[in-house]
Amino acid sequence: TAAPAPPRGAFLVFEGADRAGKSTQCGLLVEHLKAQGVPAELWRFPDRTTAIGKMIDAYLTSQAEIDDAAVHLLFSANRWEKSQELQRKLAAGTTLVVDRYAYSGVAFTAAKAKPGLDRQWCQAPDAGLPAPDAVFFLSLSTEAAAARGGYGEERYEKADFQKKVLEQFQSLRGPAWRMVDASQSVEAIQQQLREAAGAVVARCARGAPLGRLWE
Ligand code: 2DT
Ligand code: MG
Repeated sequence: TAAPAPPRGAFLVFEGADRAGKSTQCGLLVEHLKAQGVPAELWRFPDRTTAIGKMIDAYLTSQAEIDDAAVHLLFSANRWEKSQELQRKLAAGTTLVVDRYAYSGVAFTAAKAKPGLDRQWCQAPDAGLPAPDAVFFLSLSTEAAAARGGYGEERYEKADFQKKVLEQFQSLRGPAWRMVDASQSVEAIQQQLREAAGAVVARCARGAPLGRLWE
């Protein structure tokens, strides 16, 4: 007889404005989980390594100009092209800690406030993707983010645009969201994340079903 399926992994997404500390916290959480014996991987969107991801990278670094609607669909396609592998990993018992997902997709395009690119339009292409078991939102004011040494050189890394993105994120909050005060120390934030993530990993291991966006 076949071996029983392993307990499934948890799908943990990190969102928040630039400079809030997402990448640092994601990296620390993955190391912690692995040290606890929980199989875990760090993923990020956009995944700039694929053919679609390379187009996105050229756009973000201003080497290419792409129509706003078209690039929005590329970001979504970049999630769809990884979605089968994502589900296979979860089913095989690997917890995925994912730096940005469809919420960034909607928030960044909707923040452009272009006619025709409203929230509903922005959400449509991601409908049906695997939904995260938890979304950890690292909350930091634009002033505090700017005080951390300023933004980088990429497209979108401007204080006035980041403010609009934050407003869009607020309207995307749902039941799976956990708000985390990102103005605390790295260690204090990580401690809260470990506790919250541990509970979600346990819930998923007990068989909580994976949902779909935007159900
Ligand atoms: P990083 O700095 O995290 O590499 O993100 N973005 C991201 C979008 O506009 N749409 C999306 O769907 C995603 C996932 C946020 C690069 C920038 O890309 C933006 C910042
Ligand atoms: Mg960035």
